[in-house]
Amino acid sequence: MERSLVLIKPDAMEKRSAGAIISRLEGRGLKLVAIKMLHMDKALATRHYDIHIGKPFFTDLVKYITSTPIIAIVFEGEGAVEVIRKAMGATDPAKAEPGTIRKDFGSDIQHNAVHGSDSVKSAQKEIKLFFTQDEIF
Ligand code: IDP
Ligand code: MG
Repeated sequence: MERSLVLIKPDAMEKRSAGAIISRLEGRGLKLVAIKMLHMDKALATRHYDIHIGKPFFTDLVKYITSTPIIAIVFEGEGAVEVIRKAMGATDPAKAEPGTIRKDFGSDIQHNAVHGSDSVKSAQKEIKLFFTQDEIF
């Protein structure tokens, strides 16, 4: 069954939106198979966001994602990657469709509440960064 990585980002943690976001995703029929709270360090943030190294927003992105503890989750379900991307909405909450997580819980293009893997291949890479085999149920 397909799996994807979700991160509840610092802005959503600060706004006490974690539970509501997890609930939305469960409401799409996705099964929670791994979850942990952690404070990402610069090394993990750099590995997680390695495709963005060198972009103008990269330094700020690393500062932001390491600014507070976050929640990392593996969701499982048919087409999980796409289901989550659709539920999240566009990167910029201002451009996200009504009813999406980023529209309802995000603040701006950086502080956009949630991360979701963008492909099955990214999901496989990202899940390994956050979870060992025996932490996934
Ligand atoms: P995604 O999260 O929708 O996949 P990406 O383009 O992969 O979007 O960007 C990763 C994260 O980097 C975004 O979720 C957001 O937090 C941040 N980000 C992306 N583009 C910008 C930007 O133009 N300015 C500031 N932050 C950005
Ligand atoms: Mg992305």
